[in-house]
Amino acid sequence: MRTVSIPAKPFAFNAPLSKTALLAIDLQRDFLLPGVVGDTQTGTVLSSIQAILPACQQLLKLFRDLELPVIHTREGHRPDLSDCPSSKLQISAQASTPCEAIREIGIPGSRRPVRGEYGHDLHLAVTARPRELVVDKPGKGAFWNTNLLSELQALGVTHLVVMGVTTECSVTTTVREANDRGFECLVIEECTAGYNDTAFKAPSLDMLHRSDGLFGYVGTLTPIVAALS
Ligand code: TIU
Repeated sequence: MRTVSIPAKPFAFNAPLSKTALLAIDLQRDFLLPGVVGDTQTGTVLSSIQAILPACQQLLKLFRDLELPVIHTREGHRPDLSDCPSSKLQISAQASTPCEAIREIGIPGSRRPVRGEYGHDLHLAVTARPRELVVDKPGKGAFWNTNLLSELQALGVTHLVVMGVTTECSVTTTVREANDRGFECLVIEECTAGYNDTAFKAPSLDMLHRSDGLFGYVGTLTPIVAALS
């Protein structure tokens, strides 16, 4: 299979297609819809999150048409929070309002993503197809306490095109984790968003590609569509 050269920052992303996968981060109802987890966070602007869905669908179609691996992640916890990272539990102990505390400790009916609940599942517009891998992750990064690394190694994947939410949290954490494990990552700008894009999106993405691609590459949709069509 061919290698494609996709214009990006800071340099072209040269992806050997036989070793390239699409990683879709946490495109769950809990982070996309009004009234669920993300919507309760201070300063949340959901419109920019929801606006990425058509671009994400376009990227999914490109990978599916080429029969390249598509891997989805979902953030969430067991209802008893036994898989919750201690950092999240500590935040809960320090929460300034009961609402924050409830959200963080994940009690029934709370607003933390809990596996098996409606909000935990992927948004229907970008849901997984049969045979596509869905990785459940308890942390922000998709490699911590998951089987993602072994799954990627088994597939022979070395290059990841990354999309999803939120830019400032799980997307960039995952790219940094991936970079330390030897993966080359390209984040597509139109396919990622966060809860305060005015403040966080550009700095978050700029940090990834600064210093000659310290953590990875950042590109836009048109060049990858051109390269993969
Ligand atoms: N998926 C993801 O980013 N999880 C979060 O908790 N994001 C926040 O922005 N808090």
